[in-house]
Amino acid sequence: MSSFTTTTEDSVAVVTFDLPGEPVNKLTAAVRLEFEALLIHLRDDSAIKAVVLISGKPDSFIAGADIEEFTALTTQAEAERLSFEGQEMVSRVETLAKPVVAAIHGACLGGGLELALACHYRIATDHPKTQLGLPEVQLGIIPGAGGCQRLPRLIGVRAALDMILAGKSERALKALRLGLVDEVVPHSILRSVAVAAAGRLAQTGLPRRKSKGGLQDTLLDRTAAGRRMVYRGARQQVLKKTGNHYPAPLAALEAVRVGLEHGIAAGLAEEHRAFGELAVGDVSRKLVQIFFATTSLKKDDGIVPGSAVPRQIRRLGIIGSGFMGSGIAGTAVLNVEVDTRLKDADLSRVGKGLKAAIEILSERLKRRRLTRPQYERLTALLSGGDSYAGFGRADLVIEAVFEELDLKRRVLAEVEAAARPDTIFASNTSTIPIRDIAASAERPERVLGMHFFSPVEKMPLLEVIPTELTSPEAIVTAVRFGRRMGKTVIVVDDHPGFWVNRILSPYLNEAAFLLEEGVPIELIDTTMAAWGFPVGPVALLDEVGLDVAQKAGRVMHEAFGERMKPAGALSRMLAANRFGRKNGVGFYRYEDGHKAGVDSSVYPLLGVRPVEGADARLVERRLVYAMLNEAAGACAEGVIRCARDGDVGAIYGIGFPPFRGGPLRMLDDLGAARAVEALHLLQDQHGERFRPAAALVEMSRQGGRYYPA
Ligand code: T1G
Ligand code: NAD
Repeated sequence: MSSFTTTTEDSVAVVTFDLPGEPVNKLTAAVRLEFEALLIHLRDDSAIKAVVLISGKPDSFIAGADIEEFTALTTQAEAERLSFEGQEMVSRVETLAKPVVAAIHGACLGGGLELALACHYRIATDHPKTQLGLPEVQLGIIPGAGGCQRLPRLIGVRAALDMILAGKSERALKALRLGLVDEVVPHSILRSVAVAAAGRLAQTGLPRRKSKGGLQDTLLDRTAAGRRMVYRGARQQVLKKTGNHYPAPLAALEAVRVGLEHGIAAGLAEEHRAFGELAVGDVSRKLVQIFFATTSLKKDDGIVPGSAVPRQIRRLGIIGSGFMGSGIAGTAVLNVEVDTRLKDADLSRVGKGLKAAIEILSERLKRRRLTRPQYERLTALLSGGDSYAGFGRADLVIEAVFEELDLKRRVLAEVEAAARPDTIFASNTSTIPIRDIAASAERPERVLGMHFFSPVEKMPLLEVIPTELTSPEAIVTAVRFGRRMGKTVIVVDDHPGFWVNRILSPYLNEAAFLLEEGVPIELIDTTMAAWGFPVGPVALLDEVGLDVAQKAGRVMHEAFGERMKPAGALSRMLAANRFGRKNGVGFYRYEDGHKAGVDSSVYPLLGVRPVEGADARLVERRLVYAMLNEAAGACAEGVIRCARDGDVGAIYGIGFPPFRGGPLRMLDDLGAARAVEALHLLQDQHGERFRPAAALVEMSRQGGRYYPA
C-alpha cells in the first residue's frame, strides 16, 4: 500500500502523505524509500513545475521519525546510518530543481519539521493543533535529519537553540513571527493557498528572505564572536537545567555550533554521529519508554473497555475556592471551556478564589497564548457564591475544602442535597481514603477521588481514585475530564496517600530525620537535586507547607503505623509558627516571595547543630531507598494497576528523575537482590522503617521484575 498520492493542478503536483493504517504520519524506512522514488519522478516529469507537500491525516502533518523503528536499532552504527539516510532524503528535497511548498496542518514535529525546513516555502494553518517543533531532546536524542543545521540558518541561532535545546513546539503565529513559516492561513484554504504559492514560485523563483531583527541580532547571530557568547550562555543554561544528566541538549548544541562555524557538511556529520551515539544510549531508552507509557495512558480510561460511556460535563461546581479549588477552576475553564461555579464559606474567600482563577487566564493573555476575545469569553465562564445556588445544574462537583474528614463528609451530604441525583462528586483530598468520605453517601456509586497536584495549571498529573462502589461511568467521566484538562491520568486504588503521596511520605519523613540529626539543609537539598529531582526534599516541604505536610504525615502514620511515624522536625517548626513559603518562613527564608537561602536559625529550633562532614552518599541512599521501598510495598498492595502507572505517576507527580525511568524501573535496573541488601544495611543502622518490603524480598528470591526484561 502506498503512502503518497499525487494529483496535478495547473502543473503543480500536490503530494498527499497518508501513511496507511496509522493515526499519524511517520517517517519510516519504507516511507523514505517510496518518497525518494517519488522525488525522482517529480524531478523528471517535465509537466510538473512545482510541488506541494500536504498531509491526508486530520490533525498531523508529520509526527517525525517512527520512534518505534529507531528504538528497535541495537547498534550505534545502525542508528547513525538511519540519521544519515534521513539527512540525504531531506537534502534531495532541498536540491530538487523545482520549488516545494510544505502545507502544514497539525503536528509538524521532529523529522517532519526537518523535512518542512528543506522545502522552499512553508504555510501553516492557524489551528491550535498545528504545532511546529523539534522535540528530539525530550526523547534523549537530537534532530538528526538536518534540523540542527537548517533551523539556525532560517530563524537565527538564538531562536533555534531555544527550540532545539528545550524541545518545545510553537504554534503557527509564533512560528510566523520567528520566520519559521512564511504564511499562516485558515485550514479551509490551506491547499489552495499552497497550490497558488507553488505556482507563483515556479514563475518568480525561490523567495528571498530578509534577515530579521536589529543590531543585537546582527551582532549575536551573525558574528563569530557573538555566537561564541550565545553558545556559552546556552551551555550554562542547559547545565543548570539538566545537571549533566541529559547528554542530548549539549550534543545538539555542538551539532549546531559545528555546522555554523565549520560549514553544513561538517555539521551534518557531527549531527548523525551524535544521533547514533545517543539513540542507543540508556537515557534515550528511558525517555522513549516514558513517551510510550504516556501515550498508552491517553487511551486507558481505567475501566473495562466499552463498559461505560463518559458523561458530558457542561457545568462544573467546585467547593472550596482556596489554593487548589481556584487552580482547578482556572485550569478547567482554560482547557475545557466549561461553565464553572465556585463556592466557599464566605464571599470574600470566593472573591479571592475567582481572582486566583482569572490570574491563570491573564497569565496566558500576557504570554499571547490567548487573544483578548478568548480571554473575555473564558473569564465569563467563571462565577461564584457562598451558597449552593446553581449547583443543581452541575454535572461534576469537585470538593477542595480543608483536609478534614468530617468537613468533607458534611460537604458531600450538602452536595447530594443540592445537586441532581446523577451529579458526580469528586474529592481532591490528598490523603484521606475516599471510602471514608463516601461512608454515609446516599449515592456512593457517584463518588470518587480526583487528586490534582499543586500548582494545578502546571502539574501534569491527576490521580483518579474509585472506591469499590464507584460506577464505571463515574470513573470514565472523571478520567476523560482530567485528560481534557490537559492531565496525564492514572487510576489508583483507594489507599491512604494513594500512590504519589504514599511514596513521597517516607521520603520527606526521612529528610526530617536527617534534619533532626543535624545534617545541613543545603547538603540534603543539593544532594537530591544533583540526583535529578527538580528541588530537594526540604525545599519541597517548604513548598507544600509544613502544616499540610504534618497533617498528611499523621494520616499516613495512623494508616501504616510505626513505619511511618513522623520525625519531630515538623512539629518543632510549626510550634515556632513556620509554615514554609506560604507565610514566608520555613527551612528557607523568603524575600518578596523568592527563596533566599537557608535560615540558619532553624537549627537551634530543631535542637541541633549542623554537623560537618556528613556523607552525601549516605544521605542519598537513605532518601532514595525510603521511596523505592515504599513503591515496592504499595505496588504489591495493588495501589497501582501496573508498573507503568507507578513510574509515570512518580515522574509527573513529584518530578522523579525521568532519566532514571521511575522508581519501579529503577528497582528493575538495580535488581531486587541488590535493593534488598541495601535496605537490610539501612535497617541495621537506622531501624525498622527500612525493613525491605515483603514483595521485594520475594522478588529477590525468585529473580522477578516489574517490566519484562
Ligand atoms: N513515532 C511512532 N509513533 C508515534 C509517533 C512517532 N513519531 N508519533 C505518534 N505516534 C503514535 C503514538 O504512539 C500513538 O500510537 C499514535 O501515534 C497517536 O498518538 C530524525 C529521529 C504527534 C502530537 O517526538 O508528540 O523525528 O498508541 O495518542 O495526542 O530527527 O503523538 O495509537 O499505537 O499521542 O493526537 C520526534 C511524538 C520523533 C512526536 C499526536 N517526534 N508524538 O498526539 O495522539 S524523533 C515526536 C507526539 C525524530 C528525527 C528524529 C504526539 C502527537 P498508538 P497520540 P495525539
Ligand atoms: P486552602 O486552605 O487553600 O483552601 C480550602 C478552602 O476551603 C478555603 O478557602 C476554605 O474557606 C474552604 N472551605 C472550608 N470549609 C468550607 C465549606 N464548608 N464550604 C465551602 N468552602 C469551605 O486548602 P488547599 O490547599 O486548597 O487544599 C484543599 C484540598 O486539596 C485539601 O483536601 C488538600 O489536602 C487538597 N490538596 C492540596 C494540595 C496542596 O498542595 N495544597 C495538593 C493536592 C490536594
